[in-house]
Amino acid sequence: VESSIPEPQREAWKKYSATGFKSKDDFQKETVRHIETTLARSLFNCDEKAAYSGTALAFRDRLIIDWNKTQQRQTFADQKRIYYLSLEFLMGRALDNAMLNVGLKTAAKEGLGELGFRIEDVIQQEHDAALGNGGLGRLAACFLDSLASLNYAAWGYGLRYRYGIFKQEIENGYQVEIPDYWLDFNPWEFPRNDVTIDVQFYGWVNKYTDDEGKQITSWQDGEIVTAVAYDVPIPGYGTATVNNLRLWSSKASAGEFDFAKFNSGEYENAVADEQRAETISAVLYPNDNMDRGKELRLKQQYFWCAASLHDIIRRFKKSKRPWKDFPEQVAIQLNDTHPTLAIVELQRILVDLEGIEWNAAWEIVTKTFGYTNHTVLPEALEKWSVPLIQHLLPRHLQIIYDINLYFLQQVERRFPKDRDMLGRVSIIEESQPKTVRMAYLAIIGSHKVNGVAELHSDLIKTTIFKDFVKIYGPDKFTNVTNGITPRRWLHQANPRLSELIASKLGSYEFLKDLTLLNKLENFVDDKDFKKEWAEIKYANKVRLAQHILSATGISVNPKALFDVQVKRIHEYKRQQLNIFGVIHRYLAIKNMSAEERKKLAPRVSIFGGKAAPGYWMAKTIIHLVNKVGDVVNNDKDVGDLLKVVFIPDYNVSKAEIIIPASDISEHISTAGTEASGTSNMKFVLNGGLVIGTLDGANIEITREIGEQNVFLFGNLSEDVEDLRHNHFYGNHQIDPELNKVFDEIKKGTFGDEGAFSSLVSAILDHGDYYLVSDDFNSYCKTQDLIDETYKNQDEWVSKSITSVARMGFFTSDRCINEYADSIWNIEPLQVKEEAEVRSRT
Ligand code: CBF
Repeated sequence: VESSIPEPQREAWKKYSATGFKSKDDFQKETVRHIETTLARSLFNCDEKAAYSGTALAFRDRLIIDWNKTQQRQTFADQKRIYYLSLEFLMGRALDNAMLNVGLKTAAKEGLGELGFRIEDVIQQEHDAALGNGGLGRLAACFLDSLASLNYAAWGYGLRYRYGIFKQEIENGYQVEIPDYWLDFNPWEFPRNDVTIDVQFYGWVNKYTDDEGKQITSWQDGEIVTAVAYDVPIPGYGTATVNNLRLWSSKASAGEFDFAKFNSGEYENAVADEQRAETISAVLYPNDNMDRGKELRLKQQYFWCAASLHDIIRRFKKSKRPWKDFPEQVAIQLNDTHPTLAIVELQRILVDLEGIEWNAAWEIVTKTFGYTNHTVLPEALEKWSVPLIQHLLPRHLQIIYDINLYFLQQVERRFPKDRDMLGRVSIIEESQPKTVRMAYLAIIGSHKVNGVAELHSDLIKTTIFKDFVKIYGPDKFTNVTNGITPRRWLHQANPRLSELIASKLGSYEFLKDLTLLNKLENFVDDKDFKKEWAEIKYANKVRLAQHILSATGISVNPKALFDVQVKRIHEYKRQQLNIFGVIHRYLAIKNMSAEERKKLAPRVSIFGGKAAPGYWMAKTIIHLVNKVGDVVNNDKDVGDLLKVVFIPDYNVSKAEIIIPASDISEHISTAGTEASGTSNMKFVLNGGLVIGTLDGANIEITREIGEQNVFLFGNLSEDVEDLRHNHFYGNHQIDPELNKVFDEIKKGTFGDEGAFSSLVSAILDHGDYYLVSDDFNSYCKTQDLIDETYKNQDEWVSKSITSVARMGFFTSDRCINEYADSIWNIEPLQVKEEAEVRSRT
């Protein structure tokens, strides 16, 4: 690797090279310096926001020194890198994570204290980086943490949205969406104005033979938009590795600004193109598990894929290796089908620009990509209209047709008798208009396809992709069960629990090897330990109760059982089942004698989550939860026995408060619909028990922690099809208790019954697709069992400890190692500084 500084001058350079603080004093010095110089504040006008900014800048400097070294080390090592392409990275806050990962939180806490600030208040000043919708985006963030912590040479590539997921407010019980402009002050990104890539759209394809008789295909004219790189350092835990997340921002290309118009006074028109270009990276589409074929979204996808690929190739070319080595140097993982155009773009670059023969190029492509499927829901499987692609990316459409042609020829040769097979597996769906099935393109263009939990990986093989299993054989399809990073979801979110665990296990090593938690089982009968365990849960509940009071004005009793369902609002996740259960409980309490009431454990039912702005049913569920809360919370006859709370604007930093405070959390999707779920893992790791269906990762959690520690209910995924069929063609029986709930809604107990009629009639009149009526009875009975079990606190705490002890499997570190072994074929790059850094943590 060449240096831009000549040898004789390097000594001076080395002498003054930045080192980064390692002590409290140095941290204070750096923070005050930033407050006084970068921010132009002083001790007379330094508020908490300025203290946050100064602290963040000090830590940013600290990270970037290691970032530089990491990038140099990885370049020198010249080994394979993994590139994780994701349209979503739901990072949350960065400061606390940075402090913990570099092992300097204690120094920062003391240092800030001496400067007159509480670290908790400072941390809270940070705006969440909310560049994601839900599980998929948060998984990407956990993966980045693990990749860095395990010392893999890895880059994330995404879009730098100016507006992340909207902020949710609740007005009169309805969700209201407020734009989330989060970039007013973001110390965690480095604009790289020198790293730009021009991305082409529209235009036409010119095929001709050049003077030397060579066939040339050239994509011409159209519009150019420039991608500008913004780099976000990703620190690993207890290691000097700091990886890179590169986010692209769109801006008009240098040639786009129309000076002629500007000079002639047409200011508005002159800037119109500029604004159009900037729109591409302006906003995150707020749909989770829902495909909404909008042109701008397709533009986003291509813009980001093209910029990322050209960047990757530029890096590869520096190694001066031949193209056939590309898959040995580069592994690209597609987080869902959103980046599938990268497959087509690489083939285009290799064939059209590099002049490589089609088959040789295709071999390079398929060896490079891996595709992760995250859903079997039909409404979430991406399809793009052929005319739209034709218009926006004319050359890519031709390549897609060619990929399809060669693929179908191969299929025809292998299955000459199965004529229908061709139509079933064709990338092009013969609909009106024709569409491109992105999942099929992703499978055909990748060497491995994985699901995200065992059941889900089996389901994709037996349902939506079953023909492809016949074509490619089962080995192309694999499972990598999701995981979560214990650094954020235990150590950061629940520091007291982490400390207690460390005191028993003798160190924080479990944060790097989560299977070490199993030693906690030795303490399951230790009275003092159990007492402390319960006290920590209680303290976390007090903290959540304070948040609920300030966010909603509702006062809840921390001694009550906290029952939590926080996740995106979706019919398949069945928040409607939960709220119908709450109404059922309310009616039951109203009918109870004083004696019976005394025996009942008071409960707080806590909901949170955003509905996609255009998803009417989901918004109706939010409305019903709030209206039920209004009635129940003000019913003096019920008092503390039941409270219903909707926490507005659920996001990563709220999850960090909510999850450690739960007694029971709900993961109650219709069996076979939730690919994995990851919050189920977070709740259990924080000592909460779960009520759940046999769906997604719930199944593996149950296997690991034991059936006696999980409250399971409901129908199995293999029964779903028959039940649905029966709703239409058989006798659809509605549970009498559920009918009572509907009667109460219809009576207007919770306000205008018309407002909720769509929810009720989805079950009574439209086939109850999500099987709420089928599972209602077992759901309510299981809730009764929870009440009973909760009464015996000693047993409850034992279950909680045992469950945490058995959660080792669900770390995202395990997950990343599995991807590295079975899909990417890469090894970590060991770091010398690691031992030194670790000793400070
Ligand atoms: O795999 C991560 C998560 O992805 C989703 O959120 C998604 O957007 N498809 C799934 O719904 C989750 O089950 C899954 O855990």
